[in-house]
Amino acid sequence: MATALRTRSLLQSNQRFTSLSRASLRFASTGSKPLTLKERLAELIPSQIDQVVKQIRADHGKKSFGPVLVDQLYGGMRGLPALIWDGSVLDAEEGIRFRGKSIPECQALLPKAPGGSEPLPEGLFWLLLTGEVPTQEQVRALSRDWAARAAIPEFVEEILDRCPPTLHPMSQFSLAVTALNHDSAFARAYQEGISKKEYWQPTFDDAMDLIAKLPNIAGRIYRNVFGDGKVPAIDLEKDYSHNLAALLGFGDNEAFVELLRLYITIHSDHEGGNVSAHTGKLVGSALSDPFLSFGASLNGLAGPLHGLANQEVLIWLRKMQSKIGENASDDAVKEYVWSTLKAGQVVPGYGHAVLRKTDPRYTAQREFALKHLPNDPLFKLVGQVYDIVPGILLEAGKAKNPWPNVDAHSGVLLTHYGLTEMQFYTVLFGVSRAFGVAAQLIWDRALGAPLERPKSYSSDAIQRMFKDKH
Ligand code: FAM
Repeated sequence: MATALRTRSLLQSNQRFTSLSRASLRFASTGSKPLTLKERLAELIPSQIDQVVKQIRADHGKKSFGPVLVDQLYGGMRGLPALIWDGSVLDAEEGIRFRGKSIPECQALLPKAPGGSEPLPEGLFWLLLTGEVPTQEQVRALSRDWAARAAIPEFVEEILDRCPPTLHPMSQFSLAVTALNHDSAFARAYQEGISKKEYWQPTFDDAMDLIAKLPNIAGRIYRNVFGDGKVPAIDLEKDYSHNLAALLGFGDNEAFVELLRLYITIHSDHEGGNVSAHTGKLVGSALSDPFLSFGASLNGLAGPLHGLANQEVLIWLRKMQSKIGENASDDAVKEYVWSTLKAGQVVPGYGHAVLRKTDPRYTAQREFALKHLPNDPLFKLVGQVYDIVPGILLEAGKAKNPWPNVDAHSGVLLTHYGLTEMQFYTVLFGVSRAFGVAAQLIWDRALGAPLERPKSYSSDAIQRMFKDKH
């Protein structure tokens, strides 16, 4: 308890420092021409280093942040305080907040497309990086910038075109992203002897290129594996989600475009400790460029306990339907859920390493479905499963969190609009997760985050350490 209180007060003082330094800097940006994202960051970085990071380390650097339990060494480091990331924080009860803003607040505050009601992911990226809500004009500039950077090198197109369609889309995605390192501004600048103080600048350029090029990569994978291999051109006047939808063949469907805007926003970041975010940070700490770092993130996201769960949910629901039929009774659904558990498998889309309530990302998607597809039969099954699974997981008594996570809902929305190829779903999660990983990499290089190197112990050392101590 004392540790939790100490942690909370430290976090609050951190927030105070952060907002103070922001307030003092806002004056610098009141010129007539709105600042670009890079210009605004250049303003924010020095005070974040001097007034926040250096200050916290000077004031509290030698204080304990809580005990480390032996269980945590063996238990996947659950709850171990070990990382700093200001972009988003996950509360077990309340869910994710991006720079202090909940999902409904982001939906209300972030700029929308003309005629749209979902937040533009461009705005979310700005928020993640600066802690500020951008103007419509700044978001438009970001859409244009990304569209202008969207082309991928011909050799990356060839890599994708030569992949067998049987190679999982996530493996293709990771290959293509890793290959983008060929043109990394950071890798080049490092070879040319760039000063540490300047690391963030080419990292920013790479991060922008990375995000910008993902629609072309995702679109090419989708068209190669599931279509005729022909990828349309990016529209320089459209927003990011519209272009992604168009490259997948859904650009004319405004509801699908809106779904993608919401989807990318809510999947972008989930604090620093999840597998994809932490992998990106870890690999980046070796000064691997953003393409290499995010390629590694994607390989983690491709695991069934992480991002691949969105594919697994749809496969599981479809199998259930084929076994017990559509419009099945609650009893039949219950029996199917129990058969999954008895076979020693997890119920995909349920449970979470941190959350202890229904994931607000699930709720946001459910609200979208209630608005746009209330009578979809698969949505009804998802709702029926929501009524049944938590009770069963509680009764089974193992899962610490019986509630649904983000992946329990995303597939049904994509399927509704005709994107039925579930092996592709995690690629869309990956496109979204780039926003959070990229933002984190920029700040890590700006703050001079060091090489990550935690200590591992042998079981023998643990036994010796506690011998005769009970
Ligand atoms: N179905 C069946 N068993 C489950 C379960 C589920 N949905 N969730 C947890 N458990 C089991 C878990 O396998 C473990 O069993 P063992 O003791 O035999 O190893 C036990 O309950 C305790 O696990 P926990 O402490 O509650 O969860 P963890 O923190 O270890 O793991 C998850 C968290 C997400 C990996 C786990 O809940 C799970 O496997 N869920 C299904 C897969 C899934 O939906 N993953 C996506 C998570 C999502 F948010 C994301 O990252 N995209």
